[in-house]
Amino acid sequence: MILDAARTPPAVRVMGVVNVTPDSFSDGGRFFDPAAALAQARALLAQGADMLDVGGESTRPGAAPVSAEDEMARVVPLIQALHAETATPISVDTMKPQVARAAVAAGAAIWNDVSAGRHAPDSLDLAAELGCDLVLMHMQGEPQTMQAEPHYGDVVAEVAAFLLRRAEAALAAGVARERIWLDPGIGFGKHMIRHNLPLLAGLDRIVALGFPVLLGVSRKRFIGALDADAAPDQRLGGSIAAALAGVAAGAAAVRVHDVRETVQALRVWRAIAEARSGRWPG
Ligand code: PMM
Repeated sequence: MILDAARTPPAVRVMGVVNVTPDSFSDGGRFFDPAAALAQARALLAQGADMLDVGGESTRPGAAPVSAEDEMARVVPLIQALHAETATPISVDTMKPQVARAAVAAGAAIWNDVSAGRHAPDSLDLAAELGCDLVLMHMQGEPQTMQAEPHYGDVVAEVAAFLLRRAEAALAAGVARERIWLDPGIGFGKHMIRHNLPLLAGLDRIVALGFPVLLGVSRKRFIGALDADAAPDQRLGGSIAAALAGVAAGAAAVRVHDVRETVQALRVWRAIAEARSGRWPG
């Protein structure tokens, strides 16, 4: 329950998004220029990001596919530059094993794979070989067509079962248990209201699988759907509300564009929880 912070929630990590793409739905094109991307990454670090997620391919429905070479040219120099100046863990948002390999060689510590290791047959073996953290995200269908006609019986049960299967496959491939994160994939092959909201409401059932959960709700379309089609940069209030709901359900990390505001919201949330348990102020 959102405001039932009866015990102090564990510290939640904030992952700042750096999309080096011309066409991401939330910030498409703003940080496509390498210098702009580096400046944005530095700004998110200064705002308190605990991790940075660097992506070179938009997963927006209808987005143009990108070759592995182009994707590497977008993300690898940025990861190298960031790795040279910060100890903050860097994640690479890619489905392609070649890109993940090059990103980890450049200093990335996390492979954020929205295909949950299904895009290529050797993905999970590679994740085991690289020894990096691995985010396994749920998606129904493929990015190009996933929003055409998403269908579920019980969306929470189906997403949880999928994530458990993928975690088991990753373990069987040799990925260490403590390296695995799960992500329900809000907006990925889900009806804006009929699927995303029950999934957020039932997130505790995914947390109960026993792996840390990463949640990406920032600026997503379901927020606009609840607010007169508000544009992506007008969805901050809803992004924070949904992130806090996820944290209340036990999410370990949130993937966000607005780092400063999210860090502030989490700090206030935590301070209230500590005050309730008698530990703060004083
Ligand atoms: N959402 C987007 C891209 N990558 N990765 C994970 N693990 N979880 C998400 O929810 C997620 C993601 C799409 O959002 P963007 O275009 O703002 O990056």
